[in-house]
Amino acid sequence: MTKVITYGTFDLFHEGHYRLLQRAKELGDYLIVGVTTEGYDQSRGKLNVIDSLITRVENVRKTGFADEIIIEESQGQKFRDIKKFQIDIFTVGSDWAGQFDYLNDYCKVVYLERTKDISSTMLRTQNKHI
Ligand code: C2G
Repeated sequence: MTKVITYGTFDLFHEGHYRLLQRAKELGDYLIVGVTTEGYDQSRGKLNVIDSLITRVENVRKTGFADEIIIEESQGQKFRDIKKFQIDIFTVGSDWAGQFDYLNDYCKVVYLERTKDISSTMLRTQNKHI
């Protein structure tokens, strides 16, 4: 069984998030999705997240792509999760290309093409929530 993991904030859940999770699921048989805490997002400079953690988890759950949802609380957790859950593939959007290459020592790293013309930042700016 191929186990895949991905992470994100998933604020104001949109098509870009949906397509990322859909393709992540297609990479393997079992998908784990890590959803960030507000504290972790603040520590990495994401200060304007609108949806609560519970709402963001629920939106990921509703896609039906995640076999398991975990909470990401800190930098460094990815490495520990990959060992703990015996992950085969770590994946994330291409806006992060190159930044997680260090995880190649522990599993395969796949950057999926980011969906164009949609982002949480754009929706926050336009106040257009879907
Ligand atoms: N994404 C995408 N297309 C978009 C917007 C986002 O493919 N138009 C992808 C991102 O590349 C990421 C996932 O959707 O893989 C979640 O995006 P965010 O909620 O912005 O989360 P992010 O800050 O990228 O978290 O530990 C956190 C992760 O490293 C990434």
